[in-house]
Amino acid sequence: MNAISPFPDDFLWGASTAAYQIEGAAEADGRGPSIWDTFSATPGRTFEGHTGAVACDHYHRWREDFQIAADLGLKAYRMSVSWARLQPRGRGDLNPAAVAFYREQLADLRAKGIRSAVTLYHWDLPQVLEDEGGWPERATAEAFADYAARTAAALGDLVDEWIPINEAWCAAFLGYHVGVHAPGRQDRTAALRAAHHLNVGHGLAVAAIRNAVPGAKVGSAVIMTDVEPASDSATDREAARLADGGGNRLFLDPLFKGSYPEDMLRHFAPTGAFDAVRPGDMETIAAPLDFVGVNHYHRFVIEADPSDEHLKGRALPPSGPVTSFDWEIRPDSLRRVLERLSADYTDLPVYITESGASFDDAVGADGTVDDADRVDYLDGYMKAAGRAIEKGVNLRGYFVWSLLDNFEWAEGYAKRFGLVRVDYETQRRTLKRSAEWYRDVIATGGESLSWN
Ligand code: IFM
Repeated sequence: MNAISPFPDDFLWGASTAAYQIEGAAEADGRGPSIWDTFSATPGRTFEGHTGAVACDHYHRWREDFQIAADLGLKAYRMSVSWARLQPRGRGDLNPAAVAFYREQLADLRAKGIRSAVTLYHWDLPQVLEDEGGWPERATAEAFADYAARTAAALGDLVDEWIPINEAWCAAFLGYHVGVHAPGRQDRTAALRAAHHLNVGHGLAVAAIRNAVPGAKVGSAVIMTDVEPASDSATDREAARLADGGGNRLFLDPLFKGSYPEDMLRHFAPTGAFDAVRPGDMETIAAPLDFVGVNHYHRFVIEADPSDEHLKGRALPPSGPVTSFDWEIRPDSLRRVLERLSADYTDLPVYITESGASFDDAVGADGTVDDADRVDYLDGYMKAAGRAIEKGVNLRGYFVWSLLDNFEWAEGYAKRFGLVRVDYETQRRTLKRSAEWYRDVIATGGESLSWN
């Protein structure tokens, strides 16, 4: 413990990335197509038709990127491995070139003294599996378990923390209901079935990893939203309860309570989607974990909207300061979700596996990027994380999203979240002021945050 800062000395100050958002090299060394290659190549799906085909060219420039991570003093780095690179056809033997690539990366992190947290699925489903029905089908969860088993066996000696699936809510609902993410389907029942199979896939992968790597540390990366009713009226409170159910409890309850919330089962009963639940599934999903990872970006203030088919509500536009995504800046929401996680679900060690913000960074005449708004954002959110520790939350790490500017899914390269600027024309990396500021936060164990 430091003099002012509530963060413990062994706190994992980290940063996160994901394979499709940074690697590029979409056709290199036998990689197969993923749903994001297909989706982003389809006209009208992403901002100005941007794709991850080149992205940050991290596949070829990762040594430079990891040197930056080391220079910042990162204690941990969260990355994902690409299923479509490791299993180009979605099943079967791993691609040796992909195994060699990730082994080299992981060994380099270890040599630099940076812990690795590896996500197995950060949304890049091999296209061949989507062609067979994708996550709404149980076969995809089974294929995921096979991929997890093989990948854990191939990389397990070099990985410190495993995270099977990133933000199952986004993969299920943005991908299969709203349709703004790959594979771009708009079918609510399919999305609910996908949610269940992503949950099952998580549980199967936990078992597969533990089987392949005795002693492996396995956790999650659940997106947690702070939900509040717009008023004290019964209808707004009911709408907020449903929004919390569909966004948070549908994923947290099965993980930590071994069941779907009763109100969600009732609400979604007309869809028949939960007929997909088979005997034993809930035990599989609730496999004990070593830590819980939380990704946090939003508070939603929910007003009842009877015309909304899905959850009978709508989120009001934020009234206060926002990021360039129009996402509300409200650090206290991070404290609230962390305390709620502790109160309602688990006392496992918690990592904030993603927290960060997009801003329209301006590049100065001298090439520098003075991203004061990102510094303020992170300062506020890190202090909120500190307050959660003071309230007794077992918080052990904070991974900033993201180390680098990168391919922000449907928004392409228009939204920048990085501590490090990427010039996509030249692939030049420039440390933003937030990166230098974070280096001091890490070096002082959080004492350099603006506590007063
Ligand atoms: O870029 C994404 C990331 O892939 C998943 N969590 C949210 C980030 C910002 O939108």
